[in-house]
Amino acid sequence: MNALVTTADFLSRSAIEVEQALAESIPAEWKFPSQLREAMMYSVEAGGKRLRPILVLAAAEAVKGDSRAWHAAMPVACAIEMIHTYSLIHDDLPAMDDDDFRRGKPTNHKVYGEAVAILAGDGLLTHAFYSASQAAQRGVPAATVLEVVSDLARLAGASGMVGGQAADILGEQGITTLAELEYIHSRKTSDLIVFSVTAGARIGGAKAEQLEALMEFAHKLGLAFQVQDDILDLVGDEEKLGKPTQSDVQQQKVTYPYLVGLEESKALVERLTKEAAQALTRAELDKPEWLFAIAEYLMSRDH
Ligand code: GRG
Repeated sequence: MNALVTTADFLSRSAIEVEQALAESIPAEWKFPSQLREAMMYSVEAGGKRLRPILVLAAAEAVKGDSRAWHAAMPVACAIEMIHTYSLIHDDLPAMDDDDFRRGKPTNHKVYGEAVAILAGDGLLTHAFYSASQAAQRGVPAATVLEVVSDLARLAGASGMVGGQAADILGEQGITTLAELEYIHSRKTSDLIVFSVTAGARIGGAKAEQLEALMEFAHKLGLAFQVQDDILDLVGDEEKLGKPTQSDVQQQKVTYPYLVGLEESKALVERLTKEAAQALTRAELDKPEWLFAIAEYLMSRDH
């Protein structure tokens, strides 16, 4: 992609490429119940920003200095979107958030029932590892694929996203400090973003110091993304800031704006994005422009 393309164009074109690859990611000849396939694809094809897969692709290009890195990175880009989608399907279930709509459409369990929705999530979670392994068919060295797959298990699993979700649910109304909230956000949101950036970077051939700087970039970007998400959730509801309603307390919605107020949350998004950009500069990548642009774009997004 060339530098004259705007960030919004870059993101929407990249999302289309990811969606094409996702549509082909489960081999048509694999035999399993058609309703399960339909339920899996229903949520995968329901839209969304495709932020995590785009970060995999942009990080691979940034490190390699060549957009041909996209081809090699695409199976891993699809894998992280499958993990993200499964987490949303399970998060929407009655036992968790009990949501009726996601990405503007009825949630998976509303369409297919709870049992199939659970299995659709399980199917996507498992298939993600198959998809990641397919990077080996595209010239990614087996040792790199192994590192990517073990990062995926760690950062999406009990010591990553699943652990963050568990801490959130088990903490219930007991979450009162910024440190507790930061732990939950780091695991629930940042860890998949850290995976996306480092997986792309590994595929692009990053050196150890570059990986370290990119991990910091991704962690801060993930936190900024989550705080911005919390801010967007509150827009139009200003009287609630800093003063939780009874319903907030019952729903255990403890967020940054809830704990520190809107203005401080906005300042935090700005500070985290600035620090993320400093870490990205430290990585001394060949072609970091899209990673800088994505960070800037996320800070100012309104949806
Ligand atoms: C059920 C194992 C399990 C985990 C659930 C993802 C998650 C953890 C919960 C969803 C609720 C939430 C607020 C998560 C934080 C991460 C986040 C902001 C998700 C939404 O990501 P976007 O904005 O969604 O990238 P789209 O729809 O654009 O893909």
